[in-house]
Amino acid sequence: MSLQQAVKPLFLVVLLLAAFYAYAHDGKFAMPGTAAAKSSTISIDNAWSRATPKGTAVGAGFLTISNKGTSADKLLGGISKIGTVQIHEMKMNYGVMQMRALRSLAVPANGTVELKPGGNHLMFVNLKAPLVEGQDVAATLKFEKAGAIDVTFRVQAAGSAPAHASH
Ligand SMILES: [Cu+2]
Repeated sequence: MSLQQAVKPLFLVVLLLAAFYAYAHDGKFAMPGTAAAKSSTISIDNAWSRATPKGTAVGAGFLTISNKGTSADKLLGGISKIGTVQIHEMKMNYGVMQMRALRSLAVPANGTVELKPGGNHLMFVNLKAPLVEGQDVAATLKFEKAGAIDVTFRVQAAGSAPAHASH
């Protein structure tokens, strides 16, 4: 048996393992939720958004992130077909409420983080079309440890409060 003949099957095994690993990794998060989504540690509930007026290029996203894991995680951002997803915080600056983009948002171990109107929220920027009441907006959020989680945001009427209180 030449060296080449011996190496070939080994190479194939490595390829197969790599393919399986990639599949197992993606497959874990392949199921999109409606308004709730989860990984083994992170679950997302009450994902909703608000209708935007025509000509507005930004919309907001609200949701509750729960971490049932024993180690802290971080929301790093997200992607969506409708536009870029940013994490924003609200901050008082000389008496004026301002929004600022965050690089990440900590989700403590065994903790819950609420993104809601008036507080931290997600921002869809560079919207290609206005958000319409009743529409479902699909996005994939990226967590440092839990990886990618698919979330669907229900678009509610402009100016609306959460559909249901989370507690
Ligand atoms: Cu914002």
